[in-house]
Amino acid sequence: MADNTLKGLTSSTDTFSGEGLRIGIVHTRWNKQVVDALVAGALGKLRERGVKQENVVVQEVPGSYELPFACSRMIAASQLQASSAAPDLMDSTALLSLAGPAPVAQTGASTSTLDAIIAIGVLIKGSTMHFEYICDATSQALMKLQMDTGVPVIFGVLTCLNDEQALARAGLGEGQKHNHGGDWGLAAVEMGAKNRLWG
Ligand code: DLZ
Repeated sequence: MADNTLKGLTSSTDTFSGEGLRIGIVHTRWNKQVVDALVAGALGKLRERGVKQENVVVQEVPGSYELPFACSRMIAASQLQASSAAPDLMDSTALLSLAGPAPVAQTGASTSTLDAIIAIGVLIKGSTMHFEYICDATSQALMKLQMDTGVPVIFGVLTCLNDEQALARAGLGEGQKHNHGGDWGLAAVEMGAKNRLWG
């Protein structure tokens, strides 16, 4: 995306390195086509910034409403792991006993706490009030989580009025499009790197 547009994220004048950072991604299975593209966008930018594959933990949950809980448990597990000789709870196969696709991270990853976590979901407005309740609860809980834990939580939840808006924001579909997942990957690296300094 051009830097001279009115809307959107302006690139930082600094380039942040992801070397040594540990990043979590929790994503939904709701609206999977769009979510998959967003996750791929985020992973691409993490890789580009030097985050090692073994330092990325990916987990899935059913829907956006589950994102805050899963992020909270992942952060807690990583903090426990960092402060004890407990089994590697950041091993995605063990974490929360969640079943899922082959995780990106496996045992052998470093044992420091997560530097940032990206919560990725896509909410599309329907004909009931479900959308409003889930958007509100999820966004409030994710904000509270980062304030309570001191671990940056990147808000990768699209709240769209229709399918076209969701597709465009994942770099899919017709017309003007941009994959916001890439922005979230960059935000995770920037916030993770800054948080190490601030910590
Ligand atoms: C129930 C529901 C609805 C209607 N829409 C969405 C959506 O657009 N995106 C999404 O991520 N999840 C949706 N969900 C599922 C809820 O987030 C949640 O998984 C269920 O209510 C179970 O707690």
